[in-house]
Amino acid sequence: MNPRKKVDLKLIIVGAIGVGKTSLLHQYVHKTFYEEYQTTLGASILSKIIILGDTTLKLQIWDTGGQERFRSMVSTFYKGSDGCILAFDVTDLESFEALDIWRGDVLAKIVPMEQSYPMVLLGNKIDLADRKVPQEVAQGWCREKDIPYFEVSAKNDINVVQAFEMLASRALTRYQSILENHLTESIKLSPDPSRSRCC
Ligand SMILES: Nc1nc2c(ncn2[C@@H]2O[C@H](COP(=O)(O)OP(=O)(O)OP(=O)(O)O)[C@@H](O)[C@H]2O)c(=O)[nH]1
Ligand SMILES: [Mg+2]
Repeated sequence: MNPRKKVDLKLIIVGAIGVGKTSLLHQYVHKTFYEEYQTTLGASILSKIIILGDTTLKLQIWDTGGQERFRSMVSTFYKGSDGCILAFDVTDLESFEALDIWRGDVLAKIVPMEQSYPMVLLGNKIDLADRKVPQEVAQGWCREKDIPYFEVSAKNDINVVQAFEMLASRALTRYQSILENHLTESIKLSPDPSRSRCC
């Protein structure tokens, strides 16, 4: 039997205050939703184990608070992450307009900074009637940046699993390609054992 590979991935979820980051994460990990709003102070972590193909993935997902006063503090958690969920609220135009800043903050902390860093965008609260951000506008923003877009509802559990697992899958692909590059580099650097054999 082929034992499954095990990989740990660190994912982050960022976006403006109150867009539903914690709710999305709780829906994904615990299948629960709370109407009461409890702002996230700084950051908290939830874990989930999933199986993708022949790999068991342990996702460690960092939920960050969207309050301005935590901005610089939470940005220290972006380092070392394997992928990012950007979230906004489709009924809150400001939360959409702030996305460039959130994305820039994250990319600035990725070492090395790279365009292939996996991100997905989630437009949350599609169960509400007073939408302010048309789907095509959000899709256009994503198309420019080559980021997949999901319209979701943490409340009604719409598209939540699909969005998280799309990110997990992209993060795994990136992780594997980094690993392969490291292996290739170390093979190049290590001396050829057949040559070092003494005559
Ligand atoms: N109708 C509706 N309400 C939602 C949805 N997702 C979250 N909410 C509500 O929006 C409020 C804020 O949700 P949170 O998940 O705490 O938002 P957050 O982005 O984590 O907020 P901060 O931690 O302060 O940055 C709560 O009252 C949630 O119940 C959704 O899909 N639909
Ligand atoms: Mg929160």
